[in-house]
Amino acid sequence: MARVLRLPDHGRLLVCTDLQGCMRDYQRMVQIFEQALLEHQGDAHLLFTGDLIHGPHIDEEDWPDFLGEYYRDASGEVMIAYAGLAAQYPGRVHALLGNHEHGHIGGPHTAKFAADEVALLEHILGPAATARMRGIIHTFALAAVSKCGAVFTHGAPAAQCDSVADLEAADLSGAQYASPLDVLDTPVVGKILWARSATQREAQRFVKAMGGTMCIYGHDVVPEGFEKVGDEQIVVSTSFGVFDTNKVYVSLDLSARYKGVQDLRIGKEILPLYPDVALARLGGRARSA
Ligand SMILES: [Mn+2]
Repeated sequence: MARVLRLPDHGRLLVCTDLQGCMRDYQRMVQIFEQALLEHQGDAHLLFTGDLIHGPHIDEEDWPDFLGEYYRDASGEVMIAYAGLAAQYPGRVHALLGNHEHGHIGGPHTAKFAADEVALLEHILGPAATARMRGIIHTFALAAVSKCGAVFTHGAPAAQCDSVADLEAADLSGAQYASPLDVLDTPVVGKILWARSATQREAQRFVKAMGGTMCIYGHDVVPEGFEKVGDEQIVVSTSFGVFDTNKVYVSLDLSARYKGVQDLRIGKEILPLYPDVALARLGGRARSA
């Protein structure tokens, strides 16, 4: 797989963060993408920024309020649906590796909703479907870059690299480590997949190295839907851990040039996943890095 996905300099790009096995939100995003294809003469792209898998296996009566609307994990189905969509629209449907996917191809195993979510999902799927899922995950990139200034990663842009080549050279196999947990401490892969925040200095260095002006990522949950951090960072929550009223996705014009996250406007580039129930005044947060 190519470690860095290079997006074209034309067309519409829709960005969806952490689904964590939520089929309903996946299907809604596909609906938005297919509408964009119609509105832009077929020139639209859909990017998932990782963690498509590993949702809760919790009965409705035990569901905690802070997780948003109830859903049941459908990780296997989401991955198969993603692969089908990517085959249906060649070169237009993309995904980045998240820390949850990485566990299936050599990374440390996550333990958010089970002691070992990698083992649990592979047990549910069985050997054949597990092999297929791993094949799909191997097509995921570590970051995406664009001429419009936006850089995309799963986690915060804290990775210590000075060029796209540093990312291209990253080893995801975990083979050279004594324990997969050692991946967490690596300056590139560990940060891209696991960092929840980046200082302004780190973010500036990273986006410059990637030839961009700002980084768009998920990994962390922002209950308000999104959070701008300084001029270079925006954390977006499209699905997991957020109520339908606050879920947002990002829509970009790939032929534009965005100077920073201040150019991302509510109602233009930052859009509600479910406009019918979205809060009249979409909140969002801002903090300095
Ligand atoms: Mn994550």
